[in-house]
Amino acid sequence: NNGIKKPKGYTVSYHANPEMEQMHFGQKHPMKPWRLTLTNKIVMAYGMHEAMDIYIPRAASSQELKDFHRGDYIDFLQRVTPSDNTWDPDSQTYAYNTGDDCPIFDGLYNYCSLYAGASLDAARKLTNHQSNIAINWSGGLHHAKKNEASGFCYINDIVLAILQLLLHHPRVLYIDIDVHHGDGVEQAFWSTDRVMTLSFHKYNRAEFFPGTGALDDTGPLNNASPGAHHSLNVPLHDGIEDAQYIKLFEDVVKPCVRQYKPTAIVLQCGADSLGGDRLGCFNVNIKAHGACVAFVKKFNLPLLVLGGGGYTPRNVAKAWAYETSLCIGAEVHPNLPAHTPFLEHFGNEKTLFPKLDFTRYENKNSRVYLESVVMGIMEQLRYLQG
Ligand code: TV7
Ligand code: CA
Ligand code: ZN
Repeated sequence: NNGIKKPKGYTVSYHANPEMEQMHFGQKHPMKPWRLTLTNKIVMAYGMHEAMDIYIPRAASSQELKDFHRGDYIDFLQRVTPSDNTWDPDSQTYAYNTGDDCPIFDGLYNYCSLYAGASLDAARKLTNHQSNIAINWSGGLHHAKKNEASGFCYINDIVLAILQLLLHHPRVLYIDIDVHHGDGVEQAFWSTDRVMTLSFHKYNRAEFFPGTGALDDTGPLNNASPGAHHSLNVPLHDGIEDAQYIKLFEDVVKPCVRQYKPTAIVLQCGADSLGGDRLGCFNVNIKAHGACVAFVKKFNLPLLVLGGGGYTPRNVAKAWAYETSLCIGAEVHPNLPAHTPFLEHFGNEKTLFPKLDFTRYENKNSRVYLESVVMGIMEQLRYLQG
């Protein structure tokens, strides 16, 4: 192999069930589970699997899914078939918000229970002290609600994993670098102080999904609620660049950890915040996206690393493979190993760090704007002291 060794002094586990990579949302749908195959091929081609504990987790049981989701919704997901996709407004597909964004496809329930099972398995490895960092690239589906699907997400594996962590941890910090707002996780823990949620995202209430996550949405307005000031949002405009993004991330995350003192961290690494993403609108390179993972790792707290969005599969796979290498603390050669399967899918640049396409979005984030966002976050954190 490439001389990649187990990290010294800590354990990284990798939770992946190849069964779900074959699933199809439909031909034109942007979510491609196949990006997970590409990710795993790069990880293995570098020999990173030698440095981690590899698990093929079982699917979550319906009972486990019902720890967050309402029973009738889970029963519906278990029962529906593609022929139930109907335009009849009385049908349950409307009630549970399945349709265009969240289609009902063959194997849907299996897909959902597999990614949720992987996040639960990863969380349990952390609470058992068998891992210090646990990775599930198939998880991170942050929009799913208690009783409805939303934004390509059906089951909220993040909420389930955090509930597992809360059995052993007094305070969990959730950080979300997907280009979309982590609304489902925020909503689930809105009124508790045992989870702090922090999402970085493109924000435009009228034009960008899901339209929530303004700087002043920080928890229940009633200061008597324990959740007050424990939901933090970093709303951004189009085109944010590497240096700005890294500085902003560090300037916000560091005081959150200092003030909140989490005992575990969950990091959603949605790769649609990369430049050139089919749905995203930022100008962030893979190294800068990875710098966020490396920064969070330095706190040396039990860390659950999850995937999320990411709609240009070759870039998603490179980013998540690189971030896996950061988790194990391995230096990998920037050129993809010549024996990487599907090498033809990785474009002309057979490197982990391709020049991403930044021509589509002009940077609309001024220094002054980003400073005001950091100030707004600091103002919220001041409430935590007393
Ligand atoms: C975590 N954007 C999920 C991000 C979820 C974004 C949306 C699409 C989309 C859906 C398609 C499709 C698409 C090219 C893009 C208001 C609508 C507009 C559906 C056509 N092509 C994550 C969800 C977002 C479905 N939804 O955070 C089938 O784009 O903006 C919307 C809602 C109504 C529904 N229509 C889109 O990254 C995993 N959807 C092609 C085929
Ligand atoms: Ca986000
Ligand atoms: Zn997203």
